[in-house]
Amino acid sequence: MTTFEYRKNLVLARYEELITRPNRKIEGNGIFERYENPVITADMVPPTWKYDFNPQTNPWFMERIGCNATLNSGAIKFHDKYVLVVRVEGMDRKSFFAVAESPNGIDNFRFRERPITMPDTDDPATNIYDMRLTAHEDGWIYGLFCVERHDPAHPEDLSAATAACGIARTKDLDTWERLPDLKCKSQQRNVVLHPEFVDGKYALYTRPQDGFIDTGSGGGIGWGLVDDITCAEVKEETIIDPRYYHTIKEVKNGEGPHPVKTSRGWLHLAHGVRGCASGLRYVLYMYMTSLEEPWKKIASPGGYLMAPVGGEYIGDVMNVLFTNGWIVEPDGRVFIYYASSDTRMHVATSTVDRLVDYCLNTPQDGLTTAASVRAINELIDNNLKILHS
Ligand code: BGC
Ligand code: BMA
Repeated sequence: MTTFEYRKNLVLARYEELITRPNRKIEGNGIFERYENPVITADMVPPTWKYDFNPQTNPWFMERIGCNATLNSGAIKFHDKYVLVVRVEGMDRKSFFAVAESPNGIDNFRFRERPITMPDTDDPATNIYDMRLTAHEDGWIYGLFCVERHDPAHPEDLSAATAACGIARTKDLDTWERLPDLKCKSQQRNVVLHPEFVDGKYALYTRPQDGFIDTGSGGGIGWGLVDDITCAEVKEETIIDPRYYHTIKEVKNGEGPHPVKTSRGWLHLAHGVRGCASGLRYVLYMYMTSLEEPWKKIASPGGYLMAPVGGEYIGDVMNVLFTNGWIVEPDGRVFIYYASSDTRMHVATSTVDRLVDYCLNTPQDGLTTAASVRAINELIDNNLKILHS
């Protein structure tokens, strides 16, 4: 057998084995369950995207175009499949979007034949990433994502960049109509489209920031209305979930996927960031807003829902969990898709009832040590009464 044949068979067999590997649930803290294996890794990108399959031009069956990571994915249930629009990052540091589908949401994710070719605007982006999917009541599926360009105001600084919100829509997740980028006063990453009209307008969760990395005076997760999504402009933003000193969201926070409607209010999943000696630490947290007024917070469980554990700590950008996709079934099952350390995708499962219970019955962050100890003592007081009765 030639090297070409031997290696081709090996690569294809390993790929098939990896994407059909069954996943297993790990019992956890009662709020959600993690799973044994990641759901998507860079090794699960199809070999046809990486290898030249012509024995004449690639006799050693070498990889030609490598993949670095599969991370921050949007999620949606589509034609009975669990679908992720994955941020795939090549070895050249460029990200693009690609659709991967699974029959059960926890394993057997397989990429479609080709990545998405996202049309550009008149001002082409250098990089695009982190799509939030919204099946809006207007009938379109929207993808909102970050559009990054070199900052023209600082030609001498190679790291000076700008972040804006790109907007595109589709009916099939393959072909996308690109709309103009969101117009607003400040830079934006983490913009998310609310699934319903509010006062006849499109509603956005925003994250105003002063610079590319610094949120600066940008106070947290914002809310703004847009008259026309085909030339979207946010003129006014109000902060609905502020950052706060000495919490998990001291430095930054951002909306995850769009919130889910429950009988008790809108259920939100977000990320919070704090600084430490090893850099920025990204964790996932939740909050709820009012059904009638989605911009009014009604529940804010203290602390994080999920932080990295074990191997999740390790990767390209260490100490990071990030989410921009979840799928909620009509029967209340919830699939949370999250990336660890900007490297790979995982799933965690829960139910709407459990997550609402978590939001409404977890003590709020009292913002001081004394308040935290008080909350623990209240729990102990109640438990001792029960245990000694
Ligand atoms: C990276 C993002 C990151 C952002 C801010 C971008 O260049 O692609 O993953 O969130 O910088 O650090
Ligand atoms: C960002 C996000 C993500 C990323 C995270 C950690 O600001 O928008 O793209 O996962 O940083 O690097």
